[in-house]
Amino acid sequence: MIRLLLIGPPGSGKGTQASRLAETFGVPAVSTGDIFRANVKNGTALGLEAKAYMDAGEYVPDSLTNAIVHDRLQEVDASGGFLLDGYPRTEEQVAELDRLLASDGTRLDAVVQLVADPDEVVRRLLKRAVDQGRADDTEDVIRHRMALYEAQTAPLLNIYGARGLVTKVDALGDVDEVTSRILTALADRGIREPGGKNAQSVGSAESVA
Ligand code: B4P
Repeated sequence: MIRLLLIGPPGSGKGTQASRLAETFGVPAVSTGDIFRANVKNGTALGLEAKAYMDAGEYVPDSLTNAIVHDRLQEVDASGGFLLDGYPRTEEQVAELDRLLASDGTRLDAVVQLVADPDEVVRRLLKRAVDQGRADDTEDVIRHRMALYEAQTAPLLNIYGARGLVTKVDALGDVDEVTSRILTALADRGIREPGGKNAQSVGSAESVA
């Protein structure tokens, strides 16, 4: 079983790759963005509170975000592993995830950093705006989300980098190509697809530089 994080700027393909990797490794993909959007759609109290932040491209407050991740990771399907997409995004969220993992006696296997050119991600998100009509996919809000990523989330890569967990992957190119780069990068750290060629269990990756 595997515990992975996907970190990258808006539009780098986190959600797209998360569902593929989760299927490959047989773990749930947990996307805080998807959880918030489902709550907005269902008109829950959480959704009402999160909506204003999301529409403005701001981060939802740590207290709310940490609480939903805490609850989600207690669900039975996440007991053997998970792939977190879009969490953590702040230092306080890193601290909360550290507490959760420590209380379960588990640890992360790897952090996949998706690297993408800003103009390309803006182009992708503007296309998604046309396809899906997401309220936070206007050019001004996208630029704001990217600036917030640089200010608050990119520094988390230094924290995980110091722990020897970060694997950088070029997120440009077609979706299959990016998936295959991620799988190769993980395999290089000894993290292989279950049942795949040279499959082996994970657990020792944290010490691999
Ligand atoms: P998210 O849902 O995480 O939104 P995102 O950063 O845009 O990523 P997403 O997964 O949707 O897009 P992806 O890169 O896969 O967050 C939305 C909001 O929720 C945040 O702004 C914030 O308000 C709130 N939030 C979420 N988590 C939070 C947290 N931890 N703390 C606080 N607030 C939080 O893909 C983008 C597009 O690119 C897609 O249309 C896809 O089809 C396309 N694409 C992907 N790969 C491609 C490729 N290789 N080539 C071409 N197109 C590609």
